Amino acid sequence: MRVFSGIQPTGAIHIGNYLGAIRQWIELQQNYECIFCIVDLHALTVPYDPQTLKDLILEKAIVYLAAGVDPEKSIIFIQSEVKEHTELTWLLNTVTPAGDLTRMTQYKEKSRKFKKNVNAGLLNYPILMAADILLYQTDIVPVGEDQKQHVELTRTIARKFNQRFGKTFKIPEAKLAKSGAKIMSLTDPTKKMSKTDVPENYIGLFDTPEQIKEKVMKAVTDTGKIIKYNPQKKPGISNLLTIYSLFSGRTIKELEKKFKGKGYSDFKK
Ligand code: AQP
Repeated sequence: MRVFSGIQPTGAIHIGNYLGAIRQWIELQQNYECIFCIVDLHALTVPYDPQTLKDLILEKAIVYLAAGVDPEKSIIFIQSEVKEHTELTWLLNTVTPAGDLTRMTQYKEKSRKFKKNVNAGLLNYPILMAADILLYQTDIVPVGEDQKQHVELTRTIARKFNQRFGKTFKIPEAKLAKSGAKIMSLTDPTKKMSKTDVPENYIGLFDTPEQIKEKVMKAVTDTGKIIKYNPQKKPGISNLLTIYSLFSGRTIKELEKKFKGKGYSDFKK
């Protein structure tokens, strides 16, 4: 079975990327043939500086290695260095219904966020992602929840192509982490943690311990003061509980018990 996944070299990589995607990669590489890409062409769909982008690509490679992606077991590469990604994108463009693209949540959110740069690349982003995945006859795509919709579209595109031209592509499946598939923003826990947002919203993998402490202490919490996991009613503390649980290896139930009778500030400390 083959695994394919990637990360865009936009902005600073954060614990959402780590918990939602990279942590799964490290496990999967033990038993599967894994291909991990730095998807630099995807990063061109939002405003960027060409020189800084080069550094950010290198930084992502450092993260892959530091987090435990083993180059003896897994393939690591830069998307733009394999021209077939863009070639296949064009072919897949011709079988993708345009209406499906405008329905994508990421397209809607990013076009709201970058009003002055609503480019066609932002709309066609999922087709490039479909090409990335289908090119390698991928079985499994470990991603965070925000990318699930794009993997669903990849499946639709592959089926359409296969129906029209005969069985060509494998139909891949998204794999989401049981916990941590959607780490929320520290400043607005109703939105996902995001690289292209203000630094206060995320914990970067390159943040210093002091910066992390400051961000956690300032993280938005909810009304009331009980440490209880309830993402609908208490999204702020639930997000912090998820993060703490995943990094400490303790269950949320254990943490709730530990902080019974204590307030948010004790918990954050
Ligand atoms: N908040 C998150 N929680 C869990 N997983 C997440 N991922 C992203 N954010 C979270 C997953 O990380 C992988 C790489 O993401 P990407 O580079 O494709 O970028 P993205 O999905 O658009 O999200 P980012 O990193 O926060 O960037 P922007 O600012 O562009 O939204 C993916 O598997 C993703 O699901």
